Amino acid sequence: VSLQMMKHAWDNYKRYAWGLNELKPISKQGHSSNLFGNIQGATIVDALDTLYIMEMKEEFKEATEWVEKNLDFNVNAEISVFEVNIRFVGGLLSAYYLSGEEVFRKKAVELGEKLLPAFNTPTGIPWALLNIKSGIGRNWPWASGGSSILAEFGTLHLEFVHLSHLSGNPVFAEKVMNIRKVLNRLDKPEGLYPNYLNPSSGQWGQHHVSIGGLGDSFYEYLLKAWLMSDKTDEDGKKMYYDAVQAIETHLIRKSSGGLTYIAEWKGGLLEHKMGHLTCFAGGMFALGADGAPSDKTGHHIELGAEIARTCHESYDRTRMKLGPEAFRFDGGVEAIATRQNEKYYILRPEVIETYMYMWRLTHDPKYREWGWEAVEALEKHCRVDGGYSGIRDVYINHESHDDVQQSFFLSETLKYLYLLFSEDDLLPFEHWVFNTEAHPLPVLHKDDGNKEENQK
Ligand code: DMJ
Repeated sequence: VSLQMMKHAWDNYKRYAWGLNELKPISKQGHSSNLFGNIQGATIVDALDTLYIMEMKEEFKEATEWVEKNLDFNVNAEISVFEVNIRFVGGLLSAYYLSGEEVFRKKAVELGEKLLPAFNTPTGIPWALLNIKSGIGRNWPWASGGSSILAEFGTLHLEFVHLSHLSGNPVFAEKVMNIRKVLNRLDKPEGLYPNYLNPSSGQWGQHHVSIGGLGDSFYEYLLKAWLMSDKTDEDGKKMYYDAVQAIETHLIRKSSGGLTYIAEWKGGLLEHKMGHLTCFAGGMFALGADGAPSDKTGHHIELGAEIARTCHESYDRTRMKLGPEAFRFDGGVEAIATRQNEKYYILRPEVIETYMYMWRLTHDPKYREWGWEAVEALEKHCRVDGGYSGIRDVYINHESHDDVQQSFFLSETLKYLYLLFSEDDLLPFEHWVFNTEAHPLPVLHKDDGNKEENQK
């Protein structure tokens, strides 16, 4: 079924928005996001590996040809370093590792080089935004005290390690190792990592901590850096398990109705709200269970299962059986959005991502059942003639479509659904880690270096 869904999403993108970043499935035209400046083709690059994995050979071929002929980084564009890294660099790297086509390696390294000026700050903590022509960077105007964002500068590690591996140029890995060093030198309030860090002073901004937006994939990349290093990156491992410990003590709570959730921390006070984005953490806890101290393995799996259950409730308690952007545990409600501007669903993957990890790691059939409920809801409410659209309010009967087919729907939501209903030997976890946009990157096995040395 996810293959049919992918076909519908892809065919319509191709028909109405080919070469542009995303599709507007209601108005049947292109959607340009300012996250990518005027780099074009986000949906194509984000979807390459999904097409490959689903064996959509014709489509993969036409996408490859578009990349060869049209993907161009010599543009005057201010881009989000994080978004371009996870979607474009990540997408190209996966396409390269899966298909072996040299063009993807070349383009990934070329784009990586364009991103390097972002690190020209007094601390080496990169800017959020970069003009890839002039090399001038800056931060989001809304970010506390001119800070860079934890989830943005903390979500470059996997891709940059691979860029060094594939180019033979150590500079990429050096840049991300320096981020680690800066973080390790800093005092952390209660062992927690604030979402804001000033790249000039090297000081934290507001003491806001979140495992959802602004923080999320920083934690994910600590764990995955260790896994991707064939479990040799002890520093990443320690940072991950220490952070989880602090998160459990200060952010994880149980509602009176028995639902475990992850709150947001603001200078010591808790906001009892959990974002859809935070739901990825169920899968992360379960994936990390294996490396936890031996008496904690079962506990981390259990924590993953509890988060999966809470996020499933957030879906189940809506009219459309699709989860809201954020749900709350206060004022007598549990796992329900209370504010109008938190009731939307934009085709996000995190809940299905967690089902996929929980399924692979436990084989409890309920995760496939929950995944199936999501498929039915997507087909009923998000599928339109011109593709798939987000929904403005998941608590009412009538769909108000937002008219955007997000590129992560093709790279993540549909890929995770496909994997949820596939055998475990498709992209096995021993050999692959998924970047935060669901692009698989191979584990760099300890003896890989030697093998290459021997071949030389
Ligand atoms: C994706 O771009 C990535 O999963 C990112 O980590 C968070 N936001 C979107 C999907 O919701």
